[in-house]
Amino acid sequence: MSGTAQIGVTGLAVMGRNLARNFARNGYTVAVHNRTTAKTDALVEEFGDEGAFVAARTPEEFVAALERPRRLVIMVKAGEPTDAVIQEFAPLLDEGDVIIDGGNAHFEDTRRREKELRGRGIHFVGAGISGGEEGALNGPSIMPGGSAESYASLGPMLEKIAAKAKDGTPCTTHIGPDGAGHFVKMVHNGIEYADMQLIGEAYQLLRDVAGYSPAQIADIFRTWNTGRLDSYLIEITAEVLSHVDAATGKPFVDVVLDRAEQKGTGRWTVQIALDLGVPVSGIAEAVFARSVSGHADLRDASRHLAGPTARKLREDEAPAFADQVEQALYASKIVAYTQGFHEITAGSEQYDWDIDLGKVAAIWRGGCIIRAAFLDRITSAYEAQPDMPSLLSDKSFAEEIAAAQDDWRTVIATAVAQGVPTPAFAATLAYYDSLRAERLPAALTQGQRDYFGAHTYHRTDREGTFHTLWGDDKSEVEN
Ligand code: NBP
Repeated sequence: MSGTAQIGVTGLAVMGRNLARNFARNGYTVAVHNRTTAKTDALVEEFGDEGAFVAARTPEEFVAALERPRRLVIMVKAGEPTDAVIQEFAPLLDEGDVIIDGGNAHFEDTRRREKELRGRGIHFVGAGISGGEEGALNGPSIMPGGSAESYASLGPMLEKIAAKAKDGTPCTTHIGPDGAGHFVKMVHNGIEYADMQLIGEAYQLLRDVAGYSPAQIADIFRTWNTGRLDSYLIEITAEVLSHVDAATGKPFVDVVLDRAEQKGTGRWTVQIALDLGVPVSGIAEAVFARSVSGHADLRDASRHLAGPTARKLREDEAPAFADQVEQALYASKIVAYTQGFHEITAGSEQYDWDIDLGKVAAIWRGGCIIRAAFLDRITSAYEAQPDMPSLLSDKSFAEEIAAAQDDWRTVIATAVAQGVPTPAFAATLAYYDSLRAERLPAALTQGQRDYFGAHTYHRTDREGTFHTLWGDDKSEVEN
C-alpha cells in the first residue's frame, strides 16, 4: 500500500526539523521520523500548523507513509549513524525508491553507498546542503549528486524549497553522479574556510596596524558590503564586530577565546586536493590557521618570541590603509575561489562527473554561507568560457587583480613588517605570483632530485628524459 507523503525526513535535529518544515511550508505532505520519538512529537506539536506532517514512530510506519516511488531524506550525524540508518531503511524499500543523504558526508562514503544501493535498485542521492539551520528552513543551497533519473523525480521539489538567487533561479541543480554533490559541498566549505580566514586577517590588520576599534571596523565592513565584497560573510562579520558583551560591556570579539573549531569538511578539502595534486594553498592556510589557534601549548611562545619594532601607522594614515586592505581582500578572495574551482575541475575529471562550474557558481549565489554578489561574476565567466583552465584566465578577473595588486603587495609587506600573521593573504599572493612567473625554481628542484636520487629530468630544448652523472665528469645521459 502506498502512503500520501511526497517526501519523508528522518533525523529531526536542527537541520532535519527545519528541512521538513520547509517542505511542508511549500505545500508538500511530509512524513517525519526520528530515532528518539520525542523529537517527532515536538515537531508536530510546535509546527504542525505550518503544513501537512505525518508523524511516524517506527521505520515501518515511516516507509508506509510515503507515496511511490518513495523519497526519503536522511538528516542524521554524518558517518556511522548514516550507514546505520541506511541499513535500517533499505530493506523496507522497493526498486526505484530514492534515499537522499542531506548530511555532510565524505564523498567517498557517498560513492560507496550509492554503488551498494544501486545494486539493490535504490537510487542514492548524496546532497550537500548549505545555509545552516536558517537556510534549511527558509531556503538553502542544495548540491545533489546521484542518477539523472533520481533528479528528475526529486529536482522539482528541491528547486521549490531551495533559496532563490536575485534573478529568481533556484539554488540547486543536478551536480553529477554519485559523490559529485558531496564533493562540491566539501569544496564549498573549504572556500568558506578561506573566505572567513581572509576576513579575519583583514580584521586583524585594521585592528593592529590601522588601530581601529571593533565598532569602527564593523562600519568599514558595512561600507565594503555595499561594493564588490557584498556577501553574507561580510555582512555577519559587521554584526559580530559591533556586538557588545552584555556581561562586561566589552566588544564581543574581545571576550571570546581565540581558538577556532573545525569540522571535517575544510580538512577534507585540503586532503583531497593533495591527493588530486591541486594547489589550494589559500584554503590550506585557512585550515592550518584554525589548527594553530587551537594549539595553546605552542602559542605559549607569545611570552618569549620577539616581534618587530616597525613603526605603527599614524591615525591619518589609517583610512588609506583600510582601502588597501579592501583591495587585498578582494584579490585574495578571487584566488581562493580560483583554487576551489580548480579542485572541482580536478575531481570532476578524476571521477568522470562532468560538473558544470557555471552552474555550481550559480547555485552558490543564494542560501549558502559563501553567497556573494561576486558569484554572479563567476557564473558569467564560466558561462562564457566553460573550459577555462582557471578563473584567473577570465580577462575581467585578471584585470581586477592587476588593478589591486600594488595594494595587495603593500598590505602583505606591511603585515610582515609589523609582525601580523596573514597566512592566507600571503599564500594567495604567492599562488598568483607562481602562475605569473616565467621560470619557477622547480628546475633547481629537478636538479637536486636527479643529484641525490637519479630521478631524471626533462630539458627545455630537447624531447626525452635525461640524467646527469653527478659524481663523475657530470656528463649527461639520455634514459
Ligand atoms: P546532528 O548532526 O547533531 O545529528 C543528530 C541527529 O542524528 C538526531 O536526529 C539523532 O537522533 C540522529 N542519529 C544519531 Br546522532 N545517531 C543515529 C543512529 N544511529 N540512528 C538514527 N539516528 C541517529 O544533526 P544536525 O546538526 O541537524 O545535522 C544533520 C546533518 O546535517 C549532519 O550530517 C550535519 O553534518 C549536516 N549539516 C549540518 C549543518 C548545521 O548547520 N548544523 C549544516 C549543513 C549540514 P536522536 O535524536 O535519536 O539522537
